[in-house]
Amino acid sequence: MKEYYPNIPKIEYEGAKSKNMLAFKHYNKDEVVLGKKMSDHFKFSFAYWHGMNYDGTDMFGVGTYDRTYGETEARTRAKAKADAAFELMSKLGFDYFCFHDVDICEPSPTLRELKDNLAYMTDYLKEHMDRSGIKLGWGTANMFGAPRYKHGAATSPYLDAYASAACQVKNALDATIKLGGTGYTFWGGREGYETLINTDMSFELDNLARFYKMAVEYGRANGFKGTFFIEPKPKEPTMHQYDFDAATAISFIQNYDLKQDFKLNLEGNHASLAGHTFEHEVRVARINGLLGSIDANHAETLVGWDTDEFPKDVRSTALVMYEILKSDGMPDGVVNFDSKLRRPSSDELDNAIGFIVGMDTYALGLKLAAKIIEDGRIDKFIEERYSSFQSGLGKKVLEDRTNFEELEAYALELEEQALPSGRQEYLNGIINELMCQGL
Ligand code: XLS
Ligand code: NI
Ligand code: NI
Repeated sequence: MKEYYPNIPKIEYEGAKSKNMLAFKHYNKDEVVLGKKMSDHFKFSFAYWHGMNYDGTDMFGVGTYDRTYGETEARTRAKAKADAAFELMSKLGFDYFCFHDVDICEPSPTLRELKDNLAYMTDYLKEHMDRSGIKLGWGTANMFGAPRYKHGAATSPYLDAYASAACQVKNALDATIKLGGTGYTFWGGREGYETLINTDMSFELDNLARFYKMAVEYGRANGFKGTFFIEPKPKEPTMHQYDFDAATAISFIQNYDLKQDFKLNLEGNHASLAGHTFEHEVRVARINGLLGSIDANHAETLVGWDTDEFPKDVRSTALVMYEILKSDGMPDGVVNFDSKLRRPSSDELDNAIGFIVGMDTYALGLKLAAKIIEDGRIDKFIEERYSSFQSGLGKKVLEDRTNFEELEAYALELEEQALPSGRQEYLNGIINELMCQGL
C-alpha cells in the first residue's frame, strides 16, 4: 500500500529527556498512574475532519496544506484519504477515531448521493478498522455546512430541513452502528437563532427534543447500545446556540426527559467561548452524572472564536483530568482531539507533531492530577472548608431537619467574626509546587 507520510515513523515513547520531535516524551501507554495504565485512562481519538480535511483555510485566505492525497477523482480521493488516515493513526498509536458523515465521503451535493457515498465509505473504513484494530469512538452528521441548514437543522422552521436532518442522522447512525461506535454526537452548529424577531424559540426547542427522541428510537431499534452526546457551544456559527454550555444542555436533557440516553461531550474551546474554564464544564457534567466524552482542544483566548488548538496547557489539562479521575470515568466516551494545526504549520511532520504534543499534554495533565489527588492537601482543604456542616445545626441542614426559624434563632445569637481565608494563592502554589517538582 502507498505510504502517505514517508517521513513520519511509528511514534514511540522516548521519555522526558528526548529531544526527538517525533517521539512521545510523556505519553507512555503502559505506564501505570493511580493503578491504571495510561492507555486505559485515555481513549485517545483522532478527529477525522481536522486531521484529514482541514487545509488551513481561514476567513481571509485559502488553504496552506495539501489535502488532495495525490488524487483528482472524487471517490478515489476519499479512499486515498482513508488510507492516509489509517496510516497516520497507526503511526501515532491511536485506538479510536471520530467522524462526521461528510468527512469520509467525496463531496455529495444531494442527500441521495450522500447516503450512497456514506454507505460505500463506511464499508471501506470497516476494512481498515478490521485490519488495524482501530475502533470508532463516536459518529455524527454534519448538519451545519449545507445551505439547506441555513435556518437550522432540527430547529429549522422548515419541515424540509428538519426531514433532511433526520435523513442524515439516520444514515450516520447506521454507519456508527456498523462500525461499532460507542457514542453518537449532536453538535448543533445551526441549532439556535440569529434574532428573536423572526424566531419561535419554544417551538424550536420542542422540535429539537422530538428529533432527539426519534434518533434514540431509531438507534435503539437498530442495535445502537452506546450513548448519545450533546456537545454544548454558545455561539459560532449561530449567534445564539441552544446548547450554550453544560448547564444549559443539562437543563434541556432534564426538561425533555432524555437522561436515560444522553450525556455531554465537552470541548475545551467551547468552554472558553461560553466564559467558562474547561474544568468548570467537566465539573458541571460530572456532578450531574452526565460526563460522557471530551473534545480535547485549547482556546487561544485572545481571539474570540473556536481556534481548536492542540492542547498545550498542562495546568488546565490537569484540572480537567482531576475531574475525569474523580468521576466514574467515561465508559462510552473518548478523549477526542478536535484540534487543528495552525495555518503556518504546513509541512508533513506537523501532521504528527500536533497530536504528539496534545497526547503528551494529556499525559502530563494526568500525572499532575494524580499528584494533586495523592498529595491530598487540596482535597483536604475543600473538605475542611465545609466542615461547619458536619456537626450541630450544620448537620441538621444536611439532614433536612431544620428550618428558617431555627436558623434565625442561631444567627441572632452570633457574634460577628471573620470567616476563615479561602487561601487561593496558597492552593495555586501547591499546584505549581507539584507541577515543577524536580525543576
Ligand atoms: C465545532 C465542533 C464540532 C463537533 C462535531 O465547533 O467542535 O467539531 O465536535 O460536530
Ligand atoms: Ni467538537
Ligand atoms: Ni469546536
